This record gives sequence, structure tokens and C-alpha cells, in this order.
Amino acid sequence: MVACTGGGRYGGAIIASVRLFYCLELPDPVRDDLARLSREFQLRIRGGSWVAPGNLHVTLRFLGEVGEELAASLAGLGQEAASRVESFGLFLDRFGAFPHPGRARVLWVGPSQDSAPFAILAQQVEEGVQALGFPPERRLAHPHVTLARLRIPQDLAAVIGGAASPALHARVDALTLMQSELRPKGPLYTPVARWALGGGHRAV
Ligand code: 3AM
Repeated sequence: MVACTGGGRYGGAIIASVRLFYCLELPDPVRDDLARLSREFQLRIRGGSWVAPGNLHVTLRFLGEVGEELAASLAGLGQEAASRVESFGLFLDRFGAFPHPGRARVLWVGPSQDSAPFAILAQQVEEGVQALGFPPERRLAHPHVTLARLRIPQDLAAVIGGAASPALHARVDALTLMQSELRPKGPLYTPVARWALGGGHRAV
């Protein structure tokens, strides 16, 4: 299932490994709208590393470098988690920043309302990866689409506060296991597997 691009050491043996994360992909029209909003911020914020339009997504769980011996388990986990929730909508209606707008390292857009399906999916995935031996993710999974990362934290409170609230409906109908290859010009994301929410396989 997993295309191998790297090598890693595991138990003394050299095995292939890939950098992976579970995420929710966004419909093209939503990505187009987000890219437009991102360009407006780019006029006001200096020093940001801006996510390429095609890479805009909602991360569910970052896994890091994973040996290919875990591929089948991660696929089973994805399928099982995806079968637990039906297709749902995310209403992306606010801009925000991590850790907070006054000292922003990440600029994002996301929903202001809690999303029960997202929380269930995130919990299923978290329990599953912990059962496979991944260390617990301490940060609460908060649905968001990263627009930019700032190497040096900035006070974006005024920029965020001054921006008109977004109002984008994103339909989510699949869970994706994504491969990330770090390249000098930015990461290259390649879907490894996709599972329809509510059950069933989707072609990658
Ligand atoms: O979608 P966001 O930006 O929240 O920041 C990375 C991105 O999340 C995050 O995984 C997503 C896909 O790259 N990420 C990258 N390295 C990470 C790390 N070492 C990480 N999350 C946690 N630990």
C-alpha cells in the first residue's frame, strides 16, 4: 500500500519508512476559496511560509516517519475509523492562530462550532494509533486548515480581527492517509489510501 521513499533503522535492520498523516481532504472549490483568502493575508503578513493551494487540508493525526511494516495496520485502522461516522460538513467560519493570535506561529481557518463527527473520527484514530504503539498526541485535535506557518512568532491579532469572517462549507466524505515528502520548495503530499466515511473504499 505504501510507496517507499526512505530508509530507517528499526530493530537493527534497515527498513523503508515514509512520513504519514491522517487528514481530511477539501473539495477543490473550497481550496480555491481558501487560496484566495490566503493571498489576501499574504499582502498583510510578512515572513510566512504559505501552504500551497493544492496542499490545503485538515490534519487529523500526524504520524511522522512510519516503517512499512505498519502499513496494513494503519489501513485497517483508517477503514475502521472511517466506517464509524457518516459524511459531514465543516463550516469554516473563523480565522485563528496557534498558540494564540498575539503570538502566532500558525495561521488557520476553521469552524467556530465543535464538530462531533470530527471529534469521533479523531478519537477513533488516536485510540487506534496508540494501540499500535504511537505515543499519545497531547494536543487536542482541533479542526483547522493551516494557511501559513511563521518561523518567528508574530502578533496577528489586528490582522485576524480586521479580516471579514470566512463562510465556507466543506463537505467531508472521506478519511485520507497522506504521505508527505519534504522538498526544498515545500512538502509534496500524495494520498496513500482513502476510505469513504460511513464505510467502503475510495479509489486513491
Ligand atoms: O495541518 P497542520 O498544519 O495542523 O503541522 C503539520 C501539519 O499539521 C503537522 O502535520 C500536518 C501535516 O504535515 N506536523 C508536521 N510535523 C509534525 C510534528 N513533528 C506535525 N505535527 C506534530 N508533530
